[in-house]
Amino acid sequence: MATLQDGVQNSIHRVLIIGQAGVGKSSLVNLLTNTIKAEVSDSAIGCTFEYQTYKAHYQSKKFELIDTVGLNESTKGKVPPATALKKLVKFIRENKQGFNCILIAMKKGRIDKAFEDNHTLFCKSLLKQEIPVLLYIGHCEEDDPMDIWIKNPKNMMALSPYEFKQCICGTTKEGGRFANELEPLRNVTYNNLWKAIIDEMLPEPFTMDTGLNILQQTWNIVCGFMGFRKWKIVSNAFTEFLNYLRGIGLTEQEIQEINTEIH
Ligand SMILES: Nc1nc2c(ncn2[C@@H]2O[C@H](COP(=O)(O)OP(=O)(O)OP(=O)(O)O)[C@@H](O)[C@H]2O)c(=O)[nH]1
Ligand SMILES: [Mg+2]
Repeated sequence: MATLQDGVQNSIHRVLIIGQAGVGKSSLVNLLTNTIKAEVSDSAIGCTFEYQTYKAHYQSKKFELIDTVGLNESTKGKVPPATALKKLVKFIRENKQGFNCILIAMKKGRIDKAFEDNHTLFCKSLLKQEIPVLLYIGHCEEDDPMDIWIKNPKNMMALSPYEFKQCICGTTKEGGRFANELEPLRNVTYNNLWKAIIDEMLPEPFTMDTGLNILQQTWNIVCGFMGFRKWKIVSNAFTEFLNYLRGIGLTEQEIQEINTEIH
């Protein structure tokens, strides 16, 4: 288990938050930052790989929470391939400094294909399984105790291939008629999540490889998920890759943008 060591107390610890649309990622950011920084949405309008970075503090340590819009069923067919590719390149370039851990958010329920694809994309491909991954299972406010879902052997078995460092059931629900009942549950969720992050995160961020190989591998996963069949990258050579982009109709300006963003 990785622990924080002396000398890194002032560094910024980066937590990548991923998960499908509407599972409660932004609500989680608001809980962990004790504010209403992230916009909570009722509809899925995000574009794959968009992200927002929020600052947080816990036990005098500094954090950045990176709230993403991962692969979503709802954006299939709505995001043009060129836009998705550019966003992926931008995401890789702007997050070169890496991450200390990944927090996957999901709603209590079934593990589906999009969950699997997001895990493959971010944990296996971009971060090469070199980084601790935590699972947050939200919408558990009606379970008493809140961790009933994770203790169910069927769910435990479904999750076992992912090798999550910790699985935390909780809720971010607030206000309304049950505000008084919800507040202690939110506090438990807050404490359990921060404890898991502190206990499991790497002392230093794991930096992402920004080479063409990683882009190719990652992009091909996206193509599979989004159904961009003819956009799949088949070549390893960079000049061939650029020619290939021309071949499938990208403008010189778009290719130039991708070229400068990769390097
Ligand atoms: N009951 C319940 N509702 C929740 C919980 N967490 C979030 N919600 C609600 O679920 C909806 C979506 O929450 P968000 O935090 O915007 O989800 P998101 O994952 O950031 O969504 P996108 O940014 O669209 O991908 C909102 O209406 C939230 O109020 C929870 O633990 N319990
Ligand atoms: Mg959100």
